[in-house]
Amino acid sequence: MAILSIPEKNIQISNPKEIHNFFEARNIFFDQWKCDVLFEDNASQEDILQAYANDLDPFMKKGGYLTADVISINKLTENYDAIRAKFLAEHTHSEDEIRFFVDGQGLFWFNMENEPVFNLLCQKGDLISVPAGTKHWFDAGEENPFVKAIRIFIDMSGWVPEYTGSKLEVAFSGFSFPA
Ligand code: KMT
Ligand code: NI
Repeated sequence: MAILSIPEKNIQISNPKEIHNFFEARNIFFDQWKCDVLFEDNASQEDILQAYANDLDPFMKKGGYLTADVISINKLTENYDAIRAKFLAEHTHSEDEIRFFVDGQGLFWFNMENEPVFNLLCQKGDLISVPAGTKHWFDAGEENPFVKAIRIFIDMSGWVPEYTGSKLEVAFSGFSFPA
């Protein structure tokens, strides 16, 4: 279940409908899908994609998305620090960034520029679609990272991060995951 936080305003919202509306007003799509399949750390991409094909296929057709894969970060992940650093610096992409969390959790941070920075704790069942060009960063935490998320693309080349170099993420590095 997702939690929206606006640290500078001391606001936290966990009602899914309110979160949906907050994001909709900012052109970011947020939804929750039924998500009750459990996977081992070493589950294959195919198994995970197959388990959610009934939801994924119509979503992808409708949006014109052509490929999907799985990002899996857990205690078996080597080079986690390097992977973390790649997501942790504020960036944009030239296509939408769509993630469906099948397990684990992470914080998606957003910098919409004309308002305080906010973040969404994404967990099992949460789907987020961040429009191309939106300034954002992502953190699965410094220790014990655990993320299993389906990534949906038009073309994987559109996902390459373009870093803004703002270092804004540093200002929020002391934020702890909401419980
Ligand atoms: C990105 O580009 O910010 C990401 O892919 C975030 C990590 S996916 C859960
Ligand atoms: Ni990104």
